[in-house]
Amino acid sequence: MTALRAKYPGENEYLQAVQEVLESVEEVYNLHPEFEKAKIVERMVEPDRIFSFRVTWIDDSGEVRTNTGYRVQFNSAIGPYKGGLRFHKAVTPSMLKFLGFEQTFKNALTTLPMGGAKGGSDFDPTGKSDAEIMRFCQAFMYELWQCIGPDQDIPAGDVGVGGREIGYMYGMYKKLARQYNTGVLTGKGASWGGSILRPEATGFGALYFTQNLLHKAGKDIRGCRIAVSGFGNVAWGACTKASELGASVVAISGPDGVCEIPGGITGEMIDYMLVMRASNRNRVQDMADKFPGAVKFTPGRKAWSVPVDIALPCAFQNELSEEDARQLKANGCWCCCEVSNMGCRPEAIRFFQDNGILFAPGKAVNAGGVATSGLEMTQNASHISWSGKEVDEKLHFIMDSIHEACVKYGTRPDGSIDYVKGANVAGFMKVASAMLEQGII
Ligand code: 2IT
Repeated sequence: MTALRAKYPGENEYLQAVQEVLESVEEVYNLHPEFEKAKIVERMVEPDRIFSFRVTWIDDSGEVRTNTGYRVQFNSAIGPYKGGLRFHKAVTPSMLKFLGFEQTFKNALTTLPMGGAKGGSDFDPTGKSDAEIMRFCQAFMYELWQCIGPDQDIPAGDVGVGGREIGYMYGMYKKLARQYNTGVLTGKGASWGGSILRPEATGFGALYFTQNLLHKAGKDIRGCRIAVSGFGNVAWGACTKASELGASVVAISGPDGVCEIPGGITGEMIDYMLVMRASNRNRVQDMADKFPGAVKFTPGRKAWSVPVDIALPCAFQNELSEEDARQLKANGCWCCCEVSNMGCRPEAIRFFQDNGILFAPGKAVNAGGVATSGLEMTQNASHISWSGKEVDEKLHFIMDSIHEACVKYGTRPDGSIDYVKGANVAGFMKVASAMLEQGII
């Protein structure tokens, strides 16, 4: 870590993600001198390669705009590079390196053969028209297409990139590459190669994992009050499945504040989340404006200020601080399943763990998203389409396997489970062994 901090000063998200994994795996790493001899850790923390490119496009007023695009191909030990694209104004190489590093271990947990990657741009979709989104996606793909391929690197969505953006990028990819293999991107529309249930998969998988965790702890999700941050694709899937399982989502939040929903989120409200996301307004207050009476908006507050049993961060990294963790506990919260990538600050995780609050990390909880992308690749490669029931069964099985792996590697001597250690060690052992078996490259 000392060497890495000196080499990449200021790459805080990346250093935070690496530190968490190295702390978790130290004990098991030291039991394997062959890993040390092959310098597995030194090789694993460094991306295989990073593409960086200029993206120039024209906005609706005719003004020329320039952004920076990236693709970080992190690790291909267990399969072709796989991971999402993030369009957000705060995107930096550090952010995409952290995400690509996490993706490598997450993908290892899915049981499917996928390596880790991440990409995106500092393009800010807030306030952009549909035509501007399309022109940006096309300009982005103008550079990216040479870096990707169905057996090489398969991007998908992430923050700011959903089905609409994947559509615009896929259209442009075909035009440039003259390759018509649907497997080059995942998260496609269901009528042109997309998997049924991929939009829901991250949120559904997160709730399947949460159910397993609660079951193991002798608890039941029915009747639980849940706070969710965000109102994007992941939050939408999580709200849908949580409600279906008999829990009550009583808070959702956005960058502008929190919406409290004392009676629990309804199907109509969940549908409206999609409208809010598609509008590019990035305002959760719109929910309160649409459902006055049932929803109360408070500006400047987070979802973690609302009394709940379970907290589900579904928005962005480091969105839950130690102070938030303390407030959640003071209000009676006893479980936090991280759905966003690295959603909780390290001090918040420590607070949860020291205070007996059940906690599981994003790379285990949210892996259902990329796992279903893996299932989309399988369907594309065999030119078939599975039913929703088939995909859901496979997703459920994968989430059960990930939970089992966490239990296997994370059970403490007192029988409780350290899900952070479990997920990190399980992912690490798989990637490290694959690297070792493939020689010094
Ligand atoms: O963080 C993630 O796992 C994703 N954004 C999904 C990646 C994918 O390839 O489906």
